[in-house]
Amino acid sequence: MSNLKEVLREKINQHRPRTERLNDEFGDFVVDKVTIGQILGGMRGIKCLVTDISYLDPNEGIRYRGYTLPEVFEKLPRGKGAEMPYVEGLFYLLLTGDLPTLNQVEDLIDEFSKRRIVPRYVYEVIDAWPCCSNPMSIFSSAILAMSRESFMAKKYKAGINKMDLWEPMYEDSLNMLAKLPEIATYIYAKLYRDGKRIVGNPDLDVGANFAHMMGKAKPYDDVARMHFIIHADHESGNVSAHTAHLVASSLSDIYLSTSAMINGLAGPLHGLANQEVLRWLQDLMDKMGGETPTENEMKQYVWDTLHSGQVIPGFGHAVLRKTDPRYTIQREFSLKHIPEDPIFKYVDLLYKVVPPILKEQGKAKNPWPNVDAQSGVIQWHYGLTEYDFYTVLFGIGRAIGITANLIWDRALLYPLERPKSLTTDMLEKIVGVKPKAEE
Ligand code: HAX
Repeated sequence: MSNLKEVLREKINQHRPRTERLNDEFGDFVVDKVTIGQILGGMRGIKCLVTDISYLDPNEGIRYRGYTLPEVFEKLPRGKGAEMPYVEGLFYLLLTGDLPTLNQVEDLIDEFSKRRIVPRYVYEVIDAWPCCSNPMSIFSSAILAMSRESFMAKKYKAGINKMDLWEPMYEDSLNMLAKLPEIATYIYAKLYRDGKRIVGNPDLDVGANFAHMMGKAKPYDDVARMHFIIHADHESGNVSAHTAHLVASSLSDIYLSTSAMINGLAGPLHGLANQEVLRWLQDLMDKMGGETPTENEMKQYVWDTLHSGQVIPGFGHAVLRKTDPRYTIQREFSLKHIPEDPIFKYVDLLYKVVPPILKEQGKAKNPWPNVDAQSGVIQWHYGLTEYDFYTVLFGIGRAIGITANLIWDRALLYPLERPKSLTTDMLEKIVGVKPKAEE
């Protein structure tokens, strides 16, 4: 049995006094100010959330528990012959802040395996969706349906001390995470394989089992591990993480909160961008009749997209101001494994032409590629050409960070989230102007 819960309990006991002290002694300390631009501009950059799971530096990119992504890939334990580390090891790191030993990861693989059986009614919920439905909607509903399993909801009803709420949240999180690959691959089989499903293998880790259930040979197990690890967390303010945190702040259980985060992830400005990149490139390929575009043709295509009032998918970021290290890791994998892939060549060309164009256009604060510019290409290369499904893969990965965050939210007794809103009249009064019509 995994010792993760006991390690976590110790970490929580050590951490609680830090949060209590900040709150009790420094509760009135001013950390940031808020401008009208931020209020009207999607709260960009306001420092008003706290998480210890990951931190996003605008220039360096994401750090998980203090480790850069290259460090995470180097230091986490991996299986024999595997290029990428175990996904379960990342969950251990995100939850505890400690790099696990191989033994600790193997125990956790066992723990996940024991919890992976999906209740029958979840498959029935999935089956009830019409065939051409959005896979993210189906995924969200399947997760939502499982809230009847929530241990935390049952404990709450029975009257649990709030200091202990993190424990059922932890149990729910492991139960849910273990099932997500099973649920996702069932949805894939329903939508794109006439329902022909490959049953999971309890002896495999999450990455290998996902590859197995998708019917994909090596190195797809490593592709899955890499994909889930790089998508796991991106601090607290992004739409998916923030949605989960907000919903869970009302003490909704992990299933309700994760289903909500999946809905936020499904938007084209967030997780859907990875499939948008593919759709956009396929459109260009169709126009080119299979020929590789010249640099000038590619530039023209980018400008045409911008002139038609659309964004270039896979480029830009609300926080990052350099190339996303998640992009770089996937690019290095692609250069090693799929350098001759025709779509990779398109993506490579985009890396050359898009940033100067976005700079010249002068709108995007970050002209560099983000994670989504590369991820779809790798999936496509390994035969996962149904790009509507790509955001589901993102969702499995993101759930790892979300659960770690929400367990800690309960452990540190973070309260109901409730910011204050103002009216436009009030804002005009604050800055001392009259409504335009009255001027
Ligand atoms: N192409 C064209 N214009 C872009 C752009 C892009 N890739 N990125 C930003 N801009 C534009 C914005 O639309 C905005 O224009 P308006 O002033 O006309 O509204 C302007 O530049 C300023 O935007 P910004 O401050 O640089 O960026 P935001 O924080 O507002 O938005 C986005 C960040 C990621 C949503 C944005 O860069 C974008 O739409 N990118 C394309 C979609 C995409 O790749 N999304 C995935 C991001 C990573 C992620 O979360 N994955 O899940």
